[in-house]
This record gives sequence, structure tokens and C-alpha cells, in this order.
Amino acid sequence: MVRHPDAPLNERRRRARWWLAPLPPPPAALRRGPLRPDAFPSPLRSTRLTSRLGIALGVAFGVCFLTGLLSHLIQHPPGWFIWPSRPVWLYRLTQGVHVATGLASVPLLGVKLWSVYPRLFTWPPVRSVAHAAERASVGVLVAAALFQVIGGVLNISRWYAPMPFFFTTGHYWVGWLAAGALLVHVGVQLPVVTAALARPQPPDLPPRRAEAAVAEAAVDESAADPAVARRGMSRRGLLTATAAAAGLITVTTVGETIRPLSGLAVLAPRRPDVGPQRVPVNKSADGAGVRAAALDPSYRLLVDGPGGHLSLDVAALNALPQHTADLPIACVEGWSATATWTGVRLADLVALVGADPARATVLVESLQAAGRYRSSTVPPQLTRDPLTLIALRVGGEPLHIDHGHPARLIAPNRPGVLQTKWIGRIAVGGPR
Ligand SMILES: Nc1nc2c(c(=O)[nH]1)N[C@H]1C(S)=C(S)[C@@H](COP(=O)(O)O)O[C@H]1N2
Ligand SMILES: [Mo]
Repeated sequence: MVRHPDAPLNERRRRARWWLAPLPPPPAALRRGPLRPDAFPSPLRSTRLTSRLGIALGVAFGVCFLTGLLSHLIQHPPGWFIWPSRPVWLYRLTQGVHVATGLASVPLLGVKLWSVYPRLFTWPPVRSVAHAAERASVGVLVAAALFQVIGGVLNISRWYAPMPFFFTTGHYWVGWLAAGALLVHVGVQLPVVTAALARPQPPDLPPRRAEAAVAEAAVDESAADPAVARRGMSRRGLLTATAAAAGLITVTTVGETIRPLSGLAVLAPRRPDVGPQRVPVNKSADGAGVRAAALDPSYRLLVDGPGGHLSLDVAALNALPQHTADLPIACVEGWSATATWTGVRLADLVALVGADPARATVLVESLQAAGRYRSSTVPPQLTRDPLTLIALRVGGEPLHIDHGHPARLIAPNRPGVLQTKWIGRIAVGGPR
């Protein structure tokens, strides 16, 4: 920048802060419809109400973002990331919280947006470059928040038609966008929120408005009774209704992972005890196109390792030492169910083909020919884990075909998408 030593000091300062300089206002003739003054008269809207909703939503989004990030790291672990195998229910909890906080955000976000949408029509639309940037960042936040909440609900409802992209990737990256925009928003609005919450609470209806309402009602024949004029909702009533809606959504869905509440889970896409062998199913054998291969009498489980190759039929698998573990299937979609699994320890199979279970990374492949979840990688700390099974039975019965007959992977504290069903091949020392 060229300096002008002669320019007066404030002139230089003003130029330096060009982003705060007022912009020329647009023609006043445009100030019509929703842009006219007082176009949104609801007395329910207030900075205090918006602040309270904002805090609730900020907490829900923050928890949802962190638990979602965790789920992403577990499914795509970078080198530095180690996810413990105990407690076996931890992922079930974090992912249950992820989906529950996301669902509770639906009414919070709806009412929050209602409380601020008149600002879409503020006049003048942009006061300065800084104001324009702030409005743009709120635009990004609103778009990202709606994208996350709507996409998440579509995903747990397994309705992918409206999403012409791979949900998981979109949800992950837009999650970062939402988190960044939320941080900017909190930074900008924190002083406003602090001030709004510090002020003594205003009465539910400003008296002037209440009087006006009574006067209006007196004119209206059908509502001549002044008591009727106050029938509108109060701010406290609105907050209570919003909290009740969030609570109702939680109570009618959280039973998808908390078994004693499963009877109330009328809005949940899955119930923990509904499905073959009392365990839900996401992908059926027919859906995966594996029925014929899984029921074929010539089925063999291939185990390839540095010191040998095995080809085991179902009888041979049953002849190996059997172990039992109570472990949950915890789907990324928020439902989970614990069952009693019986089968062969992965560590035993790994040792049989000449590898050290404590150091072996194992690739587990399904008979399923295509699909994102046709294989999964088991890290060494799970390979050696005595609870990691190639399960042949659930609840004492041979696996139902939809649960992965003849053999499926079940390992402790692991997302459902990584619990590969209809296993055809186990490659020991495979790609990390
Ligand atoms: N081969 C294969 N295995 C799979 C899947 C799949 O699509 N293909 N889906 C996974 C998902 S998303 C979940 S939640 C669990 C569910 O196991 P279940 O159907 O026995 O409850 O299986 C996993 N195993
Ligand atoms: Mo899943």
C-alpha cells in the first residue's frame, strides 16, 4: 500500500477499515412486501428467545459434531488414532448420542430459524462489506445445518433418493462446514447473547401489545371476550413447547438403542428386538445378492496367511474350539442391539495360518460381490482380542441368513458397518 504522509490520521484509519465503511443504500422503492418496516409483528420473537434457543442448539450441534467426528475416525482411522476395544458398548453410546442429538435438533432448529428469519429482510440488506460477510457466513451456517439435519433423518430412514451423492462423505464434509460457520457465528453473536440473557426478563407480552390485542379483539365480534385476546402463546410457552417437541422426538426414537424403551420407539426406523432372531437387519441376504452363495453346500471359508491357507466348510468351522460373547451390533444409523454370539476366535484362525494375532491386520471379505460394506479391516488390537469372533451362531441358533450365515464378523466396540456378514475370505496380513 502506498502511504500518504500528508493525509489526516482518521482519514487513513477510515480507509484502512474499508470493510466497515457504509455502502450506498438501495432504492427505497424496493422496500415492499417482507422488506417493509414492521412486516413481522409477532411479539414472540425476541433476542432473548433466540439466544436461549441458540444455546440449546449450539450444545446439541457441538455434541453431535464431536460424536460424528469420532464415528468417522473409527471407520477411517488415521495412523495416530487408536480406538479402544473396551468398554464394548462405548460406540453404541457415542453413536446413539450422535443420532439422538441430531434428532432433538429438528424442533430446535425449526423454532430458531422461525425466530430469526425476518432478518432475511433487514433493511438495508447490506450495510458494509463486513456486514455482507457476516450475513454470508450465517447463510452458510443455515444451509449446512439444514443439510446435516435433513440428510441425517433421510439416512436413518434409509431414503437415499433425494440425495444424489454418497451420504457419508457429504455428511462428513458439510459437518466441518457447519462447525466452522457455527464457531464464527458464536464469535459474532456472543456479546449479543450475553447482553440479552443478562437483562431482566421482559414480560411475556409487552403491555402496549397486550392492550392493542384487547382493543383489536373488542372490535372483532367473534372474540369480544378480552380473555380470548390473550390466548396467543407466550414466549415461555413457546420455549416449553419446543423443549417438549425435542423430548417427544427423543422418547419416541431412543428406544432403538435402549431396549427397555423399545416399546415407545414408534418413530424409530428400527427396534432393538425386532428382526430375525430378535436382532434388526439393515442389509438382507437378498439385498446383498448373496443368498445362493451363502446357502451353497460347496461353501468354504478361505483363510490366507503367511504360513498357510485353509479352506473350511461349515462342519470344519464348527469343529474348531467355539467361544461365546455378548456383544452389541451398533449401527451408525443409531440403532443397536446386544446378542449372544458363538463362533471361532479370529485370533485362533490367524494363528492357524502362521501369523501372530497380536500384530496381524486382517482383511475380512464377504461373499457379496459389490457394495461399500462387503469387506472390513480388523486392526491388530482387535485381531488378538478374545471377544473378536467369526460367529456361526446367535442366541444359540445357527445364524439367520440375513445375519450373515454361514459366518459373520463380530468384534467389541465396533461400528455395525464393520461387522462384515457372509464372510467368504479372511486375508491375514492384508492391507492396513
Ligand atoms: N457383507 C455385508 N456385511 C454387512 C453389511 C453389508 O451391507 N454387507 N451391513 C453392515 C451394517 S451397516 C450393519 S449395521 C450390520 C448389521 O448386522 P445385522 O444385520 O446382523 O444386524 O451388518 C454389517 N455387515
Ligand atoms: Mo449399519
